[in-house]
Formats: sequence, C-alpha cells, structure tokens
Amino acid sequence: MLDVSSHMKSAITISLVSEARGGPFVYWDDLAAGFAAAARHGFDAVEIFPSAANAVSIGAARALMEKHGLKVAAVGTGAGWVKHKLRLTDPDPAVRAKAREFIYGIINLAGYLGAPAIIGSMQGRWEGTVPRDQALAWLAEELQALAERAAAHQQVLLYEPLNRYETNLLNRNGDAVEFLAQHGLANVRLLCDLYHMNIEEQNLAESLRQTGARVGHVHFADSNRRAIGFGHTDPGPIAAALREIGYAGYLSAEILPLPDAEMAAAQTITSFRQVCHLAGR
Ligand code: LER
Ligand code: MN
Repeated sequence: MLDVSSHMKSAITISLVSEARGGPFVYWDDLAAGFAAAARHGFDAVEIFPSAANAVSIGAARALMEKHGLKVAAVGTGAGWVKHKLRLTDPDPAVRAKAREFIYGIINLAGYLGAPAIIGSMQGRWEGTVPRDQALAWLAEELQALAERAAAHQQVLLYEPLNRYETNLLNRNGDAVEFLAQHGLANVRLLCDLYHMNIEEQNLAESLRQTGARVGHVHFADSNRRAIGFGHTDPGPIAAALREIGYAGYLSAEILPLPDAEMAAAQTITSFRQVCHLAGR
C-alpha cells in the first residue's frame, strides 16, 4: 500500500480577518464555505487565519474537518499584528506579554485541530529605542516559550522569515536556521514562503536544500504572490529540492485570489500535481 505519510500534501488558505482584506488569502470570512470549496477542488487541508483563538469554535471546526475529510494544515497568528497591534519584539513588556498570550491561544486552538501555529508578522521588527540584538534576544526568548507550549500538543512551532519590506529581523532561511540553532530552538521549524524567498534568496531550490529538515511548512506562491503557474517561478527545481530533503509536509496556497478565488484554487491544484509529479511522488 502507498505510504501517504511520505507525500507532500496540498492546502489552501481561509482568512477570517476583515482587517487583512486585500491580503494573500484565497477564501474569506466564512469557514464553512472555505472548507466546502477546498474539498470541491480536492485539497488535503485548509490553513486558517482567525481573528483570535476564541473566534473559532473547536467543535465547529472539527465537524467541518470530519464532514469534508480535510485536515487543518496550520493556523496563522497574523491577526495579532494586523488587528490587535501585538508584536513579540515590542519595546513595551506589557505588549510582548499580550502578544505571547494571544499566540498561546492560537497554539492551543491549532493543537486541538492537530495543526501547528505560525509566527509571521507578529515577530515585529527592530526600530526606535530597540537595537537589533535586543529584538532578536526577545524573539528567541518568546519562541522558546511558544515552542514549549506547541510541544505539549505534540506540535512544532512554525517561524516564517519575511521579506525586507515586512521585517528587518531575519529575511533569509539560512539566517533563520542559524538563529534557531544558536538559541537551541529545536522544536521550531521554518515556514518557507516561496513569495518571500523570491525576493530574498539567491536560489529558491538551493535554499530549501540547505534548510533541509528545518523546512516545516511551505507557502506555495508564485513570484507575484499569485497561484504557482501565474508568475515566473520555476517549480521544477523546487520539486527536486523538496524531494531530496524528504519533505512530506504541506504546500499551502497563501496567495492572492486572482483572477478570482476559484481560478486561483484550480491553478494551485494543477501546479501541486505537477510538482508532485516532478518530484516523483
Ligand atoms: C504570512 O504568512 C506572510 O507571509 C506575511 O507576508 C503576512 O502576509
Ligand atoms: Mn507566508
């Protein structure tokens, strides 16, 4: 029998955060409709961006997973920044504490749905009175506490390097891997977003190969943040690299719903199958 656990899996994003309007999410506002659309297109999972942990009913989400035979690939924490203005590197210790509590809630929600949580825009940036070293020290301290909470759910914590226009902390996978190793953050994996990587990395495939076992999740986006196939990123070398490192996680479409959500979803599934084929899976 086919060992499905060694295969890459497909996922598509659902945003429940109205403040993120215009952002790179395919389905919006309605969790049930997003699950139904994901199932209709043949995805393995959905990735959810809730406005807060208590805004999603665990029972309702589990019922949708059961009804559609879908997993939850990951749960994002971006609303902590875009809606609540909480960052892990804020100079105010009360804000950092609130940021941590917000993420604890998401880690718990994700854990009950069998998924990891993502630290993306809540990492913040160094600026003003906060030197770079201080921001990175706070980030390491917070990731340690958060990863411990994730481990209690048998989950890793996903840390996402973002491009230079979104953070000035760690923009490249190599720098992030070094940072995690330096701070002994063994239960943290990288979320490698192909859109950010297209801006920051010299070579996408080589970077994934170097990141190796630290690759925990992939945001499957083309150079222009549209579905893979609607930009100029070449999926062939990426597929080969993912195969080489034995990646068996999700390729999750965190992309703009262009020309519309249905066409973005359909193109993603077509490209996902092509990548699996190219990777010999
Ligand atoms: C989040 O996954 C991300 O990639 C950031 O650019 C926020 O949109
Ligand atoms: Mn991303």
